[in-house]
Amino acid sequence: MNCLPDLKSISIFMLGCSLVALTGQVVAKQYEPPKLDGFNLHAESDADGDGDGKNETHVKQYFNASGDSIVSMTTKGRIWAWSLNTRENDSGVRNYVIRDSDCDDVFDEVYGLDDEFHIPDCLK
Ligand SMILES: [Ca+2]
Ligand SMILES: [Ca+2]
Repeated sequence: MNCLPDLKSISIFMLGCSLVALTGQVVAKQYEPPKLDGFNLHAESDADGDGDGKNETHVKQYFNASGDSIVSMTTKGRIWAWSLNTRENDSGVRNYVIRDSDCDDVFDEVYGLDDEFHIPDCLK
């Protein structure tokens, strides 16, 4: 089992995050949705993505044979977030949430799996 993180990937990932933090501006970014190759739909549910008590977000969870999971979040027919949770791996590049903050189909924000994130304003 490989427990060492991929240092090259991490440094690129961290650089992207620190750029946003340093400039305080929204730097045009694009994150690719995780690939569903080898994943199967496991469960579907509706969730409250903005804390108003109404479950407006359709959540689909996929698993692969290794136990890795991918989750998509859809509202009004538009996927606004993906998450990837890679089993037994703490690397930020393999465990993340990406969000399309402005409904242009470009996933422009990235979060950690434990970070708080909400449905974008454009889908409220
Ligand atoms: Ca809601
Ligand atoms: Ca976007």
